[in-house]
Amino acid sequence: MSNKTAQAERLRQRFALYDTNGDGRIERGDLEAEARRIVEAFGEQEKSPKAQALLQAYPHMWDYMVEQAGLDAGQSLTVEQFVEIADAQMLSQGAVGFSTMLRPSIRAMVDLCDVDGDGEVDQQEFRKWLGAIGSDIDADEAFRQVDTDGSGRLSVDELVAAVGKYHAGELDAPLLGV
Ligand SMILES: [Ca+2]
Ligand SMILES: [Ca+2]
Ligand SMILES: [Ca+2]
Repeated sequence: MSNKTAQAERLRQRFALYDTNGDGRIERGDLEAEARRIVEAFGEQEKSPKAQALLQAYPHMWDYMVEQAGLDAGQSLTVEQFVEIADAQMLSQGAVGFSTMLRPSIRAMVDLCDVDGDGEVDQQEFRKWLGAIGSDIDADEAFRQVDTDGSGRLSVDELVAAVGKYHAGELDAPLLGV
């Protein structure tokens, strides 16, 4: 599979997960529902600050994407539109714009699974993360790939970089919905 095809395929997979109301289109409400599902999977109360951070960060990714694409926030997208917009943004915005968009969601996810409160994600906490997003990938292998400095803990920077690598087809572990 070419890099480009791999990227599109990944986006389609994520799209299928994102379309929480199953109407074949993705809209802001789908991201809100996905964030609620993750918060619930972590066993977190919806009103807690940690839960609220994720509940706000997820739809924010949507707002950022549609705004960059010059669309209205109330609009829903087809798979093709979603893939096209995400691709275009990764290409035109490069790593910086993409990271800026992802960081609040990554930060919120780190806080939700950070049991020992050191601001980073250890191997056990990472399993919690993958469980909450419903991923069945090899957690230990993915952990090694994301932990680029080999410190035994995943920093926010390493996790943000990992999502970028996932889209570039350099990493097999989906960590977020986009
Ligand atoms: Ca939908
Ligand atoms: Ca930790
Ligand atoms: Ca590390």
